[in-house]
Amino acid sequence: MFRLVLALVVLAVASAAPYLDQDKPRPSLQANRLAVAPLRVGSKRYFLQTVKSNWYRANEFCNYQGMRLATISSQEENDKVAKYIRNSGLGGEYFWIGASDLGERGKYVWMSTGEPLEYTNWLAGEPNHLTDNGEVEHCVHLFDQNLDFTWNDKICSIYYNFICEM
Ligand SMILES: [Ca+2]
Repeated sequence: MFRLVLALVVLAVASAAPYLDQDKPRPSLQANRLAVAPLRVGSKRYFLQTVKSNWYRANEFCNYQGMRLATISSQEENDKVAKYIRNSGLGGEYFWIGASDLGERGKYVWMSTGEPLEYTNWLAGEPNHLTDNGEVEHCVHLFDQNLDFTWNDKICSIYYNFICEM
């Protein structure tokens, strides 16, 4: 009997699956994927998100939109993203990208691929794994401190803008 009930439940869930998206509440972040025109660099398209979120939620949000939190793999990409942010009038803001060492301290990877970072643009002295209110810095963001969008590790729970990529 239990098996029959289980089978019916599985069947019900499976048949409901195609409709889950329609029924699912929208993310509480305001979807603004197209609020700023995307930037194309090679095969990548970057989408600035001008809503602030912690790193985890930013990651979820990009995934929910069929994208991923941005990867930056070369100086050219970093330069173009920097110009893109400034041209959008957001030069003073901080932006999460999709790198962290949450899995293993000191081993920074792109969370969407698991690949270690090859190109980096750390600010001098970063990543420094500071502790803020009991939380250690593990997530990477861009900031415009020296007009060159260097990278810094920061506690993942803080709210910053972010960049998705597809
Ligand atoms: Ca830091």
